[in-house]
Amino acid sequence: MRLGLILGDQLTLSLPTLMNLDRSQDRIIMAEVMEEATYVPHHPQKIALLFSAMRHFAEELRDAGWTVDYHSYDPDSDCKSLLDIAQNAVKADSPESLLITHCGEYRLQQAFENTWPGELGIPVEILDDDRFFCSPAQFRRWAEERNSLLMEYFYRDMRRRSGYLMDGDKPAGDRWNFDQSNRKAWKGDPPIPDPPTVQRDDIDNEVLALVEKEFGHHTGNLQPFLWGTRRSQAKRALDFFIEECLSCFGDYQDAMARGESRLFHSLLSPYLNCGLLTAKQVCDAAEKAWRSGDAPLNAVEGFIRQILGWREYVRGIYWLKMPDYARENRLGNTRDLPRYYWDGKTNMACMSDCFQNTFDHAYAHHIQRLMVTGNFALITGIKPEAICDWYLAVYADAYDWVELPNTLGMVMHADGGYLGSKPYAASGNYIHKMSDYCRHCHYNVKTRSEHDSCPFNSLYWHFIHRHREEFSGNQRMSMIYRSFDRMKDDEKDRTLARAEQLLNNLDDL
Ligand code: FAD
Ligand code: DLZ
Ligand code: SF4
Repeated sequence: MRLGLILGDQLTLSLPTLMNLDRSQDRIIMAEVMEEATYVPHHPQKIALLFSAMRHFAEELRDAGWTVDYHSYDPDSDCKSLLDIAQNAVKADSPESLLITHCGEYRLQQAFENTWPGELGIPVEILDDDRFFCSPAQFRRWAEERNSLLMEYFYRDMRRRSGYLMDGDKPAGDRWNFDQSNRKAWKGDPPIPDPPTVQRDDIDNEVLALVEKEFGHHTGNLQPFLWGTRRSQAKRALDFFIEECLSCFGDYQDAMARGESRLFHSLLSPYLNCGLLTAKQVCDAAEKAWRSGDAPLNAVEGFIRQILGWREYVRGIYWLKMPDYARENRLGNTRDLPRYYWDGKTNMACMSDCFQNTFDHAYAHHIQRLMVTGNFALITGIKPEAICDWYLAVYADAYDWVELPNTLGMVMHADGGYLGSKPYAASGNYIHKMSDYCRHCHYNVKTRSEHDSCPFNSLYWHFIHRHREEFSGNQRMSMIYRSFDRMKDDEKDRTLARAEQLLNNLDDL
């Protein structure tokens, strides 16, 4: 008899662990444990989504004839970690070996490989996770063959390899990338479609009560809990996105609007990352919508690029660069995370709205994460580990393999620039162009050195000024340095003084 351990983000029926075991004699273990639920203070909705989806998955497996030993969360249990659970199972069942599909976190993967075989006294067999288009080994080979690891080149290779949006050996529409057409602001029209209501069942209700009691003190509101927790509900979310939102996805991909957290985004990342949907299933559905004339190419290309390109790319970077990657801090940042990242209370309207979405829904879309809360952390010089822990805690889709490269690499530029050849730093003008936030703000986006000037404006120039050594040799930054140098000396001084004053009182903005 063999044992299979299935983790909270491995809820896929074709998981290699299941494909390599025999349901007539082998056993599956799954567990909700304190160590995983508390290594950062996960948003209550993230824990509820995962625990309920795990319980539904265990039922699905039992219905399919598997024997599943499921350990529900119990704060008084002696089993605090996945290793405790596995040790108990080995004692009880004396299996020949333990099978696990390669996990999404360096910390756990190291433990499976190095600690567990000795602690358990049986072989631990690790299987490649075939739910991704590109394995870590394939990515390593791709990276070894070139000097520049630009995502765009990786993406083109993935298009060729997968055949998505290809006309023979050419990209559909004769272009690889339609980003130029994807930068519209949203002014209230077209209307944002209402998502389908999700029916709750006894499992959901039990988990929601448990999470309220045990994790209600973590930052984030448990209600309104709108996530699906069953495969059929995740599939319905996919169908809704393809039918109602995909056509507008490209045009408004970068837009932001006060009180509108989803716009035309898919909100599929939590399902993709825990295994209720597969990347192939989602890309197939998007391509089909284009081929049947139901969605335009700029939207479908933009969407598929996020999954086939960015999602696969960040995973490749993670496994290529860990463990040193997590300690990178090339800009030498030292500042703590300001208080409002945890309590949401700030006069900056853009930040306040992004925090509200995040706390209410365990979600914010990419531009809110990148250009508002991320941009602010970059230009104020927050310590990478502090901002990484925040992103890992507050989003329902957050797992180390995808959160870390996005935060440390794309947002904080702490890795020297794998994920962007120049930092995604911006003044308030960018936020003003892409949203209606500034119209409702205490601060004035049009000025930079007055007492009520938008903080992003002076902080942006302070960032540019203090990192001249790191960036002035970067071709893509030369225009910015020329603009800074053209600024009159007294305006420059006033702007930098305003930034200093803000940096000394960051918690008060
Ligand atoms: P859509 O806009 O509808 O995009 C479709 C899909 O593309 C997403 O579901 C996601 O699977 C994929 N995708 C898009 N952008 C990225 C990206 N940059 N990296 C990886 N996949 C991408 N995404 C996570 O899944 N987990 C995280 O922990 C996470 N942390 C992030 C932290 C920061 C600081 C930033 C800037 C981005 C982060 N992202 C993360 C990427 C991205 O913001 C989310 O994937 C996206 O907002 C999820 O919402 P959606 O499903 O509506 O995405
Ligand atoms: C994120 C998370 C949480 C909150 N809880 C559990 C859990 O109780 N049991 C489990 O198996 N996994 C959980 N996870 C996911 C893991 O912490 C981890 O991030 C992934 O399994 C890494 O691939
Ligand atoms: Fe944000 Fe500045 Fe606009 Fe206020 S004025 S919403 S702080 S960008």
